[in-house]
Amino acid sequence: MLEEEREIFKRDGVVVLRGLFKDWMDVLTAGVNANEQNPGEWFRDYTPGESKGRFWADYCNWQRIQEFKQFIEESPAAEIVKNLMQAQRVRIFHEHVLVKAAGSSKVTPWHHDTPYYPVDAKQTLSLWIPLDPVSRESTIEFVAGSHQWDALYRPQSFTGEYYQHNSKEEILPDIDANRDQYNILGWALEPGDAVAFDYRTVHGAPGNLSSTHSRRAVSFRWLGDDAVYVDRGGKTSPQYPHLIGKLATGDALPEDEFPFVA
Ligand SMILES: O=C(O)CCC(=O)C(=O)O
Repeated sequence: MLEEEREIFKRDGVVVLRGLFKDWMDVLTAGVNANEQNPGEWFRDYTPGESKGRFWADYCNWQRIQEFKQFIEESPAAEIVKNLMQAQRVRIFHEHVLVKAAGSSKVTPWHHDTPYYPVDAKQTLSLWIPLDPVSRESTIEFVAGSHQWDALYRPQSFTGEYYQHNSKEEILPDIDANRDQYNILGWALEPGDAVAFDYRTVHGAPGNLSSTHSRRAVSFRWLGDDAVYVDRGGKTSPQYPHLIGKLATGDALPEDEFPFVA
């Protein structure tokens, strides 16, 4: 099962999975509603003061939002991820909710995730799961094969400022100005579908061009056998202030916070 998807994931750093999470849409929808009603410490509104086209995000709430916990522990996601990454074991890193209301013009800039995170591993995978139909024009996009580029690109917040890292990260090439030079992949998606991608794969998303419905998505982020803590020399996203000074680059991740689930 999933042999073809596994090969595509390895080759392109991203693969679309059709219909595997249909039975989990009600649970995830309840989770996103609970998250919106009860935001966490890291909740961000990227469009403050705008009455239309809101874009909000939150993350690292799965231990307190029962529906997200249930998805992580009971859905087929962890086994699917294990299969795609060809890992012996799979652990949860965190979940990330990203909601663009109808007509939101807020673009998610091109980036890749590894340099945002205070962790690294050979086996990394985010499952981006939309809760609404997403057209090709409004969907998340990926640069195929970019997981194999030998570079770390400087993190940039979704509002555009670069992080002040001490490392030698480069600025990401201008993908939009040179779209024809890249193999850009993206799919129209239905609730129940997901896109699996490596943390190193360059991705971004346009605004939500739908005038009728939101583009709600949850990215569940997983790690494989060899994950370790990494001091990035500056701010990360998510931030884990309680781990700073306690862990050094190369240390194993605490299992109570990032448990193995498969
Ligand atoms: O949903 C989006 O707009 C972007 C998602 C993203 O960057 C991610 O899941 O890593």
